[in-house]
Amino acid sequence: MAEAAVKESAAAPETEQELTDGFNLVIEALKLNGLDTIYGVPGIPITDFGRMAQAAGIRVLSFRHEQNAGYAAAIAGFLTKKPGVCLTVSAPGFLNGLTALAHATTNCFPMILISGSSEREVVDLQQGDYEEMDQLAIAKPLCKAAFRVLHAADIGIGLARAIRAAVSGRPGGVYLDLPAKLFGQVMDAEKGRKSLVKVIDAAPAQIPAPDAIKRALDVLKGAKRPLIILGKGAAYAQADDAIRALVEKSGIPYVPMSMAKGILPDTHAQCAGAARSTVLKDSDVVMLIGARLNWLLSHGKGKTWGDAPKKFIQVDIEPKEMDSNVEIAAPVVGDIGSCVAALLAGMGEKWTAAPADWSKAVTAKREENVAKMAPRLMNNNSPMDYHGALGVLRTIVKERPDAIFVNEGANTLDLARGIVDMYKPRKRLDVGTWGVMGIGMGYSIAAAIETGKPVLAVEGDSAFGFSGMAIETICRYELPMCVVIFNNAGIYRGT
Ligand code: ADP
Ligand code: TZD
Ligand code: MG
Repeated sequence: MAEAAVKESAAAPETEQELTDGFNLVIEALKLNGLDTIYGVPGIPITDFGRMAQAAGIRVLSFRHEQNAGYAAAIAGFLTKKPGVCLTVSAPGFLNGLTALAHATTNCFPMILISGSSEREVVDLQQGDYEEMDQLAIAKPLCKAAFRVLHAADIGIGLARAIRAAVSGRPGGVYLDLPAKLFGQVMDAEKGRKSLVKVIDAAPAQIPAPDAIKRALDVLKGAKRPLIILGKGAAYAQADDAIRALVEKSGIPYVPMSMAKGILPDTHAQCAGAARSTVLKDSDVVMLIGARLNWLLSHGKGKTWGDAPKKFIQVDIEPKEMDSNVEIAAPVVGDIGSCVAALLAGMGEKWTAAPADWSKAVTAKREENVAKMAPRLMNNNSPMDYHGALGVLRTIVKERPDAIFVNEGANTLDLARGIVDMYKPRKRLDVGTWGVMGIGMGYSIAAAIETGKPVLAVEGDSAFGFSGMAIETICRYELPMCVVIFNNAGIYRGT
């Protein structure tokens, strides 16, 4: 009798002990940090994880191919400033997601690629597991940071590190490797809960130095023909009102890079998009805000920029970006919200607007170019040509400025970028820094999911072919989307 009682009391705490496991800890860690959407393709070893995440209230969107899920996650990061999450199986699924992870890193979008993987013991001895691959090693050079979690008790820290790496400083892609065995690992529930980390201030403000602000404003004051270039970093920063105030107070003409279109409406009196080649050539001081002097800006030199000496001011969160292509006379390192606010404050009450003759010359050039284009956009040619078709789409976008415009192709991309005006920030999503084909449907899905707004995707026929099967995913989730394909039976062809 006494013996039985002893046994019972010893057994009691064990049966009453509440347990948790890797599955639940990953789900709770995501939810705790507001990561409420997963884009992915299920399979071993993450099938149950997806199901359980869905049951726990996370939106899990299931695709036909990981690449599209990856692009969806990448653009979700751009749109929300939270890392977009892509979930894949091991080896082939992981590799299919990797292009998007590298793309996110190249474009400075925060994203986390979570892939299930085989057990370390088997991978490291190369014993031929199902979908065996040393994924962490392969991901590392292609993203901003890569982590693996081996113990359930480290899941909270692992996810916290992934989130911070993705969104702080220059945003980028992070790989998180979760071996199959981790999901089933069991631990005390209370200890598990305590091990989770709610990331506080994941992307801390980076305040520019007062000296840097003064130097930049001094360079700007000396300008006769100043120009502002807004890049997609400025769109990402979501400092729309401050950027508009800076542009308007300075009176300086600005050119938006393609995904920065709409931070101010393209119809703004200071928008020099339609006089791009003239202002790049003739300007004497150029202030870059969240735009790199990479190939998209001809590296800041050569014919595009003309012979006249030029001074560059660059506002960017990444100090190493400065002097990457040409000398930067006034580097302003910090987050765009803080930098633009500091520039505005430094300008004070009595800032003299940009020289009137320069502004007038830019406006005249812009109006000339717009007038030249207008009749082409109204043509009714048969077969339909780019200009006639884009003229129609341009009107549709004007009538529906809240809709998101996704764009890829070669001519379809270049012409739409110039012709279709955007009116609101972060409404134009396109091929980005690499000019990659295949973003179209993944971007569209995430845009609809993250914003709830309708999406218009304008696609070259070749571009559409890269992700066309994701149409099934779009229909399955009944997303508010319209795809227009410019079908000229190939790449860079005519009408
Ligand atoms: P685009 O292609 O539109 O010219 P890029 O992708 O070349 O734009 O440049 C974006 C830049 O914006 C990157 O150099 C990146 O470091 C910077 N950036 C991104 N987010 C921020 C931010 N919040 N504050 C400051 N700079 C940022
Ligand atoms: N593969 C990937 C992933 N990205 C690429 N950019 C290319 C290949 C090469 N490429 C371009 O740069 S544009 C393009 C390809 C294949 C397709 C252009 O044809 P399109 O558009 O039909 O989409 P247009 O209007 O006919 O030019
Ligand atoms: Mg084509």
